[in-house]
Amino acid sequence: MARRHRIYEGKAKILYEGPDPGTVIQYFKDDATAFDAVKKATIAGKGVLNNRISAHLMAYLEGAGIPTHFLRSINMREQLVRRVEVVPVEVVIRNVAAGSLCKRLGLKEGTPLPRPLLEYYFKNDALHDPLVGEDHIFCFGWADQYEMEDMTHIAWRVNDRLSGLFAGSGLRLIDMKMEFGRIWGENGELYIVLADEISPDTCRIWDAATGEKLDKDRFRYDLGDLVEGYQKVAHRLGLVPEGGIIEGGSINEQLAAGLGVIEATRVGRHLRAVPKPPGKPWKG
Ligand code: AIR
Ligand code: ASP
Repeated sequence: MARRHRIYEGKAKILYEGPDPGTVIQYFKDDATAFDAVKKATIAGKGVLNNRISAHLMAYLEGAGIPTHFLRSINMREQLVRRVEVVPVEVVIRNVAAGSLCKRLGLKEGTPLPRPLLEYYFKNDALHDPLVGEDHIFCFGWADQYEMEDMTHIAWRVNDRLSGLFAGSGLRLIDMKMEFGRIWGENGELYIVLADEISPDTCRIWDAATGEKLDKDRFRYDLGDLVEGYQKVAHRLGLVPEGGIIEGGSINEQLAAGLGVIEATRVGRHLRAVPKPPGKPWKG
């Protein structure tokens, strides 16, 4: 393979320079981390499953007119995405109480929320991604009012769409984390797109009938084999055969390689420029 320039290595992914300007290759590693990488493991097949699931969900959202960074899958571990400047704000939407919300407010896990709840976190590992309010975001300039409007609007739509898609597949979307990126157009106009990944690493997903946890909480709290949960999600979404593509800790390469290429068909047609804020210097 030709030498590629590595742009960045994170906990679960590596980013390489893409074939065209403005593109990046996202490589999904088999590494799992939790609690800010205090807990770590390498789990065969996790990268393949997350690449597959995320490509499917991003393409699905694109199809619904929601702007994402996703362009197409390349192979079982890689996908081509647009190059973005990451907004250092994570948006979490919760439908059911779980995780840090239960800890913070003393709620019982599994309690349906009166309505979906949207939260912001400052994306900063050293600070353990603290919960912040909108005014922190404006005060410290992590994003402006127009960007936040776009991010929030997209986040609600994503939660709506994915809750529906999952419900139709016997799955329950408990909560999810979204990241966003900035893209500058030819005339210096700014677009906000959904970025990073959407997978059982970034969502809590329960079996709708049994309540079985099928997401990264399996790894965080030693609830069972992680890949087994991820395979169930992929199977329910119609992406892999019933038995999955990982057997006894190793990938069935032939099955995995045979999975079709996922492509975003509507990419680029529906980006919406964020208007230039009055009196603010424009970045182009
Ligand atoms: N999340 C937040 N930071 C990293 C991730 N993956 C996701 C979790 C969960 C949701 O955001 O996977 O789906 C809320 O997490 P928490 O820990 O705040 O309850
Ligand atoms: N992704 C974060 C970490 O690696 C937090 C988590 O998912 O628990 O620590």
